[in-house]
Amino acid sequence: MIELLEQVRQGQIRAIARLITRVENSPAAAEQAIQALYPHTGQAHIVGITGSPGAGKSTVVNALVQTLRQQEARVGIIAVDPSSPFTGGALLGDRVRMRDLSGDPGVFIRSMASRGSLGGLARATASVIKILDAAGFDYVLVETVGAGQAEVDIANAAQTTIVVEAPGMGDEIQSIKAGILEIADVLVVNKADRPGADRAVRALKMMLHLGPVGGTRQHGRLSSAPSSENGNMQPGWDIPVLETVATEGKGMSELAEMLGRHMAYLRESGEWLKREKERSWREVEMLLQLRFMSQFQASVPTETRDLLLTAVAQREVDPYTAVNQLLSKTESE
Ligand SMILES: Nc1nc2c(ncn2[C@@H]2O[C@H](COP(=O)(O)OP(=O)(O)OP(=O)(O)O)[C@@H](O)[C@H]2O)c(=O)[nH]1
Ligand SMILES: [Mg+2]
Repeated sequence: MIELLEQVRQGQIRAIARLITRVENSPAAAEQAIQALYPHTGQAHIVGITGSPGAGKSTVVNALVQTLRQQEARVGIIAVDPSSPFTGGALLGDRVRMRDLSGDPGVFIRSMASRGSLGGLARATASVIKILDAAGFDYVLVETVGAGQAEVDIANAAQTTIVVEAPGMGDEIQSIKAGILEIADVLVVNKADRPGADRAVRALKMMLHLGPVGGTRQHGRLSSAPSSENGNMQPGWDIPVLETVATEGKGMSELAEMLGRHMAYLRESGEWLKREKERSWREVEMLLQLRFMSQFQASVPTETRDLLLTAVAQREVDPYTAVNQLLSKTESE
């Protein structure tokens, strides 16, 4: 393990892939790896890319990586439960210089399938982000389909969250419903070559202007972080709405520049530390829950649980009393 961790620190792609597999398969390996690597993290810019299915998230990531590579940045990519695979840049038109991402030593791509519990996926993703950070990648891009709490958890691991939308009837309204806008630092209307892009931009800008009153722009609202203060969590940052045509690489240098501006904003405003503290709390909370549940499951026999749940179902025991009984069993171990 120690040698493997050293190779990871040197940015060796094969070692990184091997460590990630070990960490995914074993919570104990994850603990050991993260304990060793954590002091070397905090250097990468963690960027979440989320949005409606099919909006072009993967294509945006592919195109953005090309731009970042031209700036000599090393980029790690994590695709959480992807329905459309990364193409290694093959989608890009001739206008952008072709570069095979998968053969580029400055790029690492990893897909994570959502198997097991949601908490398990969030934990695994958090670990992979740290491994790539410690391996010296300048950017770690995390693509998720913005649908459920797991995606929000994963997006919360990012310092900058890009929400990708595409023109189309009702998309904007839908994304509000899904709570996606609440986590956006940068909004992208992709497929700007399609009709209705301007309208989508206008609609999104209007929603942003409704602001905290309407319940949007509350970064971290879904979190249970101790410091949730007022609604507008980003004073001094106006969420930009950018238009892109990812298939042609259009708008990518603007998007890359916006990432830099957002990071500068986070650093100068003190928001960086604030978010890191919130993120740290969420992570510790998540680990506590996972640890507690596994200890609990290990110490209370399944039959005991079944008996008690039957009693609750039959109204012989109320749920509160059931919890008290279960806890007293755990403690008396
Ligand atoms: N016209 C047009 N099509 C695009 C653009 N960007 C992506 N597409 C197409 O949209 C489709 C979906 O793109 P993806 O990048 O797979 O979208 P996604 O959001 O990652 O999709 P999921 O991961 O399945 O949710 C593909 O056929 C892309 O070629 C664009 O800028 N213009
Ligand atoms: Mg995708």
